Amino acid sequence: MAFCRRWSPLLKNAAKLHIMRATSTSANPHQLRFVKDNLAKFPGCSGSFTNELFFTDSSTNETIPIYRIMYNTGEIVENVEDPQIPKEIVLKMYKDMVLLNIFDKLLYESQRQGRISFYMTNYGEEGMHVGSAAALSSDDLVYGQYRECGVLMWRGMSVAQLINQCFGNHEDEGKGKQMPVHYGNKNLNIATISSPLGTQLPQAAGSAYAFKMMENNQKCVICYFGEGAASEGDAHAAFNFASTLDCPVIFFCRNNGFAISTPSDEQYKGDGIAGRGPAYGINTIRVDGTDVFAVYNATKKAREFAIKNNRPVIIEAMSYRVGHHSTSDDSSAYREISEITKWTTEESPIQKLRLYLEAKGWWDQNAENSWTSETKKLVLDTMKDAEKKTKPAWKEMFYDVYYEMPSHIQDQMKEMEEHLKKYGEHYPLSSFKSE
Ligand SMILES: Cc1ncc(C[n+]2csc(CCOP(=O)(O)OP(=O)(O)O)c2C)c(N)n1
Repeated sequence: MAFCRRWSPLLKNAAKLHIMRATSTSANPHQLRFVKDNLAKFPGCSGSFTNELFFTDSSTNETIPIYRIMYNTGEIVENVEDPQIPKEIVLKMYKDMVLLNIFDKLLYESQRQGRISFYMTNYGEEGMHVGSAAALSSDDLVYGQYRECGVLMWRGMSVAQLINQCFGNHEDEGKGKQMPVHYGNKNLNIATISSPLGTQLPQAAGSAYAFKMMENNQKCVICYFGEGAASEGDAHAAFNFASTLDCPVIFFCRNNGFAISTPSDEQYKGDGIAGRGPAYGINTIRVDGTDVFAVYNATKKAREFAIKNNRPVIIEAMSYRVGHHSTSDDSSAYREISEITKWTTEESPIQKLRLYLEAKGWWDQNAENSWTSETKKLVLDTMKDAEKKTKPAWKEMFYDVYYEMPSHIQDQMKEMEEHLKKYGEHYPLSSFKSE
């Protein structure tokens, strides 16, 4: 009834309008209301009408092309300008990619030796980490999934900080609360990695929304995720939030072909992750993730666009997951090991950049030898130091979970304290930092 009371004057006016129009033309009273217009103006869609009955065929649409500017010979594609990135930056790109590769080998082995509990390698994805990170500003906020160690290295996380996290010693920023490779660094604007897939995507949209609300905002958010994580509902919600709420965020999909043992063709249909962008009203590019310069150019443009227009962008970077999913996986159970060779030789992002550098006369075998032995030594020495360091004080496990410790956690901490007073001799307390 309330509805009727509130709306009845409007309805009366609408009726009046109808009568006015209907009486204003003598030839055809409906002429003004019925126009042979081909343009639809529904609130939910303003397209054109058709009288052909057909379903849009998902398989005949053209796929979004893959942007690249470098051949696997290290040469820049004809008629494309050399990226003109200063020598010291390109050298840092290459050195970080090699460092990441060596870091992965040694950390992976350390898990096999029982020195750390878990590890995930980044083989084959070095180009997209370094290419994208180099195109950002250090103020931009990074949300990662877990396989983006090269981004953190570029940002300035030291080998010691990364290794202390993997060893969970008292110098780990997270105080041993997380599994290895769940890095985070507040000072470097890197949100801590969390294991449940996809959670970082809506969080990134939210952070970008907060940036947009800041006066004269000059920063954006970048959110990395795998094509497998893009199957989570969170990814779809994040794309829609970011698009409808105009958030300056770069959604960077690392499409390495696998979600553990599920190949990408079992993970989605249609034109991959990039194909979803236009459907959400998001500007999108697909890029060759093994071409560090293509990734750099795409991310740089995406950043400028996102900040200038307060809009999201999707980058789908194509690559191949060369390593096993993690130390808990054996990928020979679900793929031919022979298919990997191509990605470690002619399609290796490191190899391509090395060829580019050598052609410029900026790198040679001597430089390669000294950089690889220097980094090997750094990683091995740092691991030795890290395992000598005590674990965090046991009380740390109760802190920093909630901003203020709730009473039930306080009770648990007290209980633990009393328990250790009685039975402490049965625990290896000396390997934990004293309070
Ligand atoms: C919500 C959730 N479901 C499942 C898992 C188990 N899981 C961890 S990694 C992973 C595969 C993710 O693949 P992708 O996003 O493509 O990233 P990639 O590992 O290939 O880099 C799965 C299924 C999880 N961590 N969280």
